[in-house]
Amino acid sequence: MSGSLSRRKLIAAGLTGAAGLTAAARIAGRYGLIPPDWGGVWGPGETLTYASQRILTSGHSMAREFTRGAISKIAQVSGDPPRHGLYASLLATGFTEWRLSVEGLVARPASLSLADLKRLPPRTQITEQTCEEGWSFIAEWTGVPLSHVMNLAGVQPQARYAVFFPFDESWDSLDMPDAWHPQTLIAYGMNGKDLSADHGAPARLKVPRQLGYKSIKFLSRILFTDTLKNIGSGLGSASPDLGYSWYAGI
Ligand SMILES: Nc1nc2c(c(=O)[nH]1)N[C@H]1C(S)=C(S)[C@@H](COP(=O)(O)O)O[C@H]1N2
Ligand SMILES: [Mo]
Repeated sequence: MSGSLSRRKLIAAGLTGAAGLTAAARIAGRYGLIPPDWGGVWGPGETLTYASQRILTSGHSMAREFTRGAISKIAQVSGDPPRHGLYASLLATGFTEWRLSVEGLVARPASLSLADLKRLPPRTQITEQTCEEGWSFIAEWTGVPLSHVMNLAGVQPQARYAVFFPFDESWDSLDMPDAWHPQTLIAYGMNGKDLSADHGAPARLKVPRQLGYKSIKFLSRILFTDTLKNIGSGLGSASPDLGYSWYAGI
């Protein structure tokens, strides 16, 4: 079937209400467009949003980038850094002992220091971070595109998701198009300085095409996997448990 025919069919199905949703989900399933939380609170509606976004924004559509003058004076914080345990001691020693573990479906598992990350080709981008709670700010983020780390580790073709684990309870995952996306960064700098603990030091994910909660702070481990079923409650993220959808495209 031609791409444009399936595309039109899916969009038409989406416009024809409840019966259409079932058809959309069936077509979406055939083309690998089912998000991992399809059985969760969002059900077929969530599937439709994800599938429409994936089809309409296929190719590398970019989040808007701004000029320096647009950088916000105030950058809100959501999610405080852990005050105790391993994170607190890593913070106290300037993250010299911190390592980012890259594991799972990779040819070359890696354990990267902050210096290792900074040696990879950096990218700086001025983008907006939008929280589901209704605020947003624009900041300049510097880091290494996740794609460089994926090439370094040799992500295997069976990998379907990148899963991000921080030092707190939150966790999330991206599919491969968003993981390879040129604006998806492992950011270690913000507005020209090292990332502060509040904003996710020593390194955080930045996914400017999705809501803020996908941009996991205080990173500890990235796992490449072909299934999310055995992680947490199997919905691809801690967010669906809290009522937020796995896919949060904006
Ligand atoms: N590890 C971790 N990452 C996290 C969170 C968190 O609580 N823990 N909060 C998320 C939410 S809801 C948002 S909006 C952004 C906020 O990033 P900021 O504090 O730098 O503004 O981080 C996201 N990443
Ligand atoms: Mo958020």
